[in-house]
Amino acid sequence: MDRRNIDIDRRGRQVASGKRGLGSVVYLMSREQRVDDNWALLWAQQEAIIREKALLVVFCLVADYPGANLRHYLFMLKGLAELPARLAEINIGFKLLEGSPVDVLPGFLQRCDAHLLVCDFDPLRIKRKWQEQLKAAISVPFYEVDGHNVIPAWITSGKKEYGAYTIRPKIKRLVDQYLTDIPALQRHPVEIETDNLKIAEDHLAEKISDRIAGAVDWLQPGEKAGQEAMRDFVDNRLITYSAQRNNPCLKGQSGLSPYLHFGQLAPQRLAWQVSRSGLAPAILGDFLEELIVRRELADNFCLYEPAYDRFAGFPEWAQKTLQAHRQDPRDALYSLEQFEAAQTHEGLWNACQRDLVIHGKLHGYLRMYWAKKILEWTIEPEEALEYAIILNDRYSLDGRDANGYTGIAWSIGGVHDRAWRERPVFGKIRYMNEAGCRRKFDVDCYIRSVRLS
Ligand code: FAD
Ligand code: FO1
Repeated sequence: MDRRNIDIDRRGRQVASGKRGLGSVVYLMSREQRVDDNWALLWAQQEAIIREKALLVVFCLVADYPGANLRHYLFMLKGLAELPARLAEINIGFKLLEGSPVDVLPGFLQRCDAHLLVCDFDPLRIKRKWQEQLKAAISVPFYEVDGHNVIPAWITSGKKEYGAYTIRPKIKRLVDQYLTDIPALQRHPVEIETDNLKIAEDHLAEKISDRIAGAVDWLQPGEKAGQEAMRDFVDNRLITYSAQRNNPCLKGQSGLSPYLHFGQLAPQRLAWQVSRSGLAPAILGDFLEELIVRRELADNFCLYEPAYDRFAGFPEWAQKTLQAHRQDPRDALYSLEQFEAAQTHEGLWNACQRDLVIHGKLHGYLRMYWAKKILEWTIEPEEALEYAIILNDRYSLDGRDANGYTGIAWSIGGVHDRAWRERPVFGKIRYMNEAGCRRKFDVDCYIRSVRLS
């Protein structure tokens, strides 16, 4: 990498200027917790090679990350534990700091006289806030790189999109340029003086105070496991994706969202492998619509809608119709505790909730039904939104994610959807019920399968 690679360059942008120090280039890893196929790490390495600097990856462990509990930390820490040794093999340093980047990074950068700082792009509020506070607290040049979207979110669109129909043409225009293979990291040519300590995941996990949910046992965490799961899906199950993805009784979805959420698998690697699988365009199209269009639409929503997790973030027509139906009588009302304990009158809803609590992942089709029923059985839409977010973030391995906030806002608040026939409580928000699910798949078989697990 002796000259600039345009493909790497165009994934990043400068967020603050500053004075370059004499020490290493530092990459603050957060959303993209992997060595391979990581544009921010590639970007940092390119910069370090050009400036003849060492390269250091820093991860800040925040023990009280919003909505997260032991279930998520165990998955994340086991994935992170693979990184120090892998990075040491190619002469890249790794350091785990304990605390929020805002509290611990400025001093660290100063002590190592960092050359510059690179971080992952992330549209969520907490990350935008970290970035703003870091900008004010550090003196080195600061860059962000989008390793999550195939096309960097700010390039696809500079505004909040109305729906898939408005972002799809923008993505289509750019996707051939951006959906490329991803270069490999090089053995870093400048030596680094750190010893990439092993991550003591059990010891670190002891520091996590929210232990409401425990580890799941059906999914192996980490970059290696994520890549194996991707290969299994592309080689064996992609072919039946279109036909089976909406049936929760079959293993029709990829199951890859926990790896994508923690950045243990690169979305672009998955999209690239899928697009080169040789399968019929119609099959690829259905999967890539979800992986690229829907996922990047979710990042667009969270990036440009500051109220992405509040009633105020719903489109005007949806706020109006929900407002008009605020006083409608509800057939049933449940507290957060009753929802959490799966104590509603509907067997399918209770099975969904149990599935989520036990396995940490609910089928995509059922997530819509699950969230819409919370709207139907709470006193007001604000409460429904709050409960759905709390439960999704608490139990879903892939929760605390732009996809989750957007999926919930779609189900409860009509985001990216249109007005439907008006009915009580929902107003013009799209309705779903158990009878509709029964027309799509064998509901009793699903309920039985959850009971047996
Ligand atoms: P697959 O069908 O195999 O899709 C592959 C990938 O495409 C997914 O991993 C995901 O990255 C992307 N994708 C698929 N469907 C969507 C979608 N509708 N919107 C955006 N991206 C999509 N997704 C999360 O990642 N985290 C969440 O917390 C989350 N919460 C949701 C809550 C509700 C109420 C709803 C309606 C949807 C939610 N989704 C969430 C979106 C979607 O349901 C999941 O991404 C999907 O079910 C994950 O399973 P999979 O990887 O097997 O999906
Ligand atoms: N990111 C960090 O930089 N440090 C953490 O300690 C951390 C904990 C964490 C726990 C659960 C979870 O779902 C995400 C967590 N993240 C953490 C952030 C994560 O990597 C993602 O960037 C966002 O959640 C999705 O945008």
